[in-house]
Amino acid sequence: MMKILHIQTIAVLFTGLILFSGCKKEQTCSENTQASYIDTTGLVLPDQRQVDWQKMEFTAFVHFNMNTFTDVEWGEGDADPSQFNPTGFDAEQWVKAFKKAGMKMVILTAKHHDGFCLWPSEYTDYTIENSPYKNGNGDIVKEVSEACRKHGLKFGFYLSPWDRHESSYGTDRYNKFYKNQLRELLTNYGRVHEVWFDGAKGPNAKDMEYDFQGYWSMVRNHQPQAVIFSDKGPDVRWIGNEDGIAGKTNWSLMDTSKVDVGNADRDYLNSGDPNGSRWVVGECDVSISSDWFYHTDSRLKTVKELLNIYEKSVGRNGLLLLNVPPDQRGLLPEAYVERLHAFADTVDEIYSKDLALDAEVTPSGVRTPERCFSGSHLTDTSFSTVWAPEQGTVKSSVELAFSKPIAPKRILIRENINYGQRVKQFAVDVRRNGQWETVQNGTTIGYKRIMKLPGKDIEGLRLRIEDAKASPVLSRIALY
Ligand code: IPT
Repeated sequence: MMKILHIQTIAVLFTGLILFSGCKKEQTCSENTQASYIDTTGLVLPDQRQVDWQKMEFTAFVHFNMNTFTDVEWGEGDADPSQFNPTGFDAEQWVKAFKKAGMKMVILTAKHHDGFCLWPSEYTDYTIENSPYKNGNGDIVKEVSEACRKHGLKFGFYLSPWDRHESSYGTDRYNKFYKNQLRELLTNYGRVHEVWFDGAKGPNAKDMEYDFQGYWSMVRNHQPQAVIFSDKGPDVRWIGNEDGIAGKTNWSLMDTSKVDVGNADRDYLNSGDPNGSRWVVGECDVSISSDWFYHTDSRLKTVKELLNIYEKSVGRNGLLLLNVPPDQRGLLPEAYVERLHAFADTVDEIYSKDLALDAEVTPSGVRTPERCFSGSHLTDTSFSTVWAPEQGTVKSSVELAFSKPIAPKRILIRENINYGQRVKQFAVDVRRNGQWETVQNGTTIGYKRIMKLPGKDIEGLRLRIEDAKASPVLSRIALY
């Protein structure tokens, strides 16, 4: 009797399981199926390496080199190597502090404009090999890249094209010299995830025609997953200022033929180009202090200033590259680390509790099949699931209703950029005491857009897409 009951129970459970998983299947939509219903004709799409890169959001820049010891921002290339002597250098102290702040990569100034190399390059004597650091046996590029690997951060390097020490600078021989150095860095230090080609050059610098095409193809050959930064990409572009602030309008598109590295139209870089023919994401570089290198009299930015930068870089479809410079010991100063962590904690605190998760989501329309494009995907926290209105529809809206009033101070909106950047104009309305009121208007969204809200009790919120390059494909609406 007992046995029969058991068998029956098992049978019932089993049938239930099959029905349940069958039901589950109905609800899900594979990325391939999703993609088959989304038309990307005529749109520029990102490479996977660019999407992966942008998802890091927050990365560390480290300006540490001869200038740290000579107390200048731009060295002239004549400082004696004996001056480079960090007595307490510890790459792990840097990397652990960055990791704790949620930063995903470290970019090190392997060589700045003065030409001094933090690794023992075979092609010049102006290196760490002739410094007192570890009696000339040190290699800071190696130590930093290894610390990154050990703690799970990505590694990238900055190799200044402008070199005020190297005598071949200004002749074509310099291109060969530069490529030799580049090859050393690309082949001796494991995986590299970003290479930074700074366009900076002093007004009295010698004329020099850099072979950027040659440099970039060398990066592609040796480190195909690495993104390449310069004023015009090819993968990521300068945002046009060193304040870490992207344009209110920020397209990840540009026409690279309009940009001359080092002499770019900064407004163009700041906002990108809706008609650009290439996908080149904006990178927002800024220092935690008033300078790139450490100086005792630098001013440290406040948490409020840093939060503002975060919301205008990551929150405007950019990536934040925040510089935190080590001091003459070769350590990140304690006060800098404290400030960095206070800032990171503030961001975590604000953005950890999404008030929209339980909202009832009602879109103006939903593309078929609904399981792939339901409005509820906007609040499921996944990057890949999307809401899209009916095929071909641009003007559309989504309404969120809350079971009890909430008072959000910020809205976060996201497009699924795998399908390109589409939205050109949108508005945010809130409902208070039954009345709708527009509280924000915007142009671009992209990977992530953050905007301020009044922070007063509301019963509902509506996002209206007013114009787009193609029918919108959104992945998230969050409220904080
Ligand atoms: C500026 C360069 O001109 C630009 O090409 C880019 O590399 C940028 O730096 C990175 O921050 S120079 C700076 C003194 C504005």
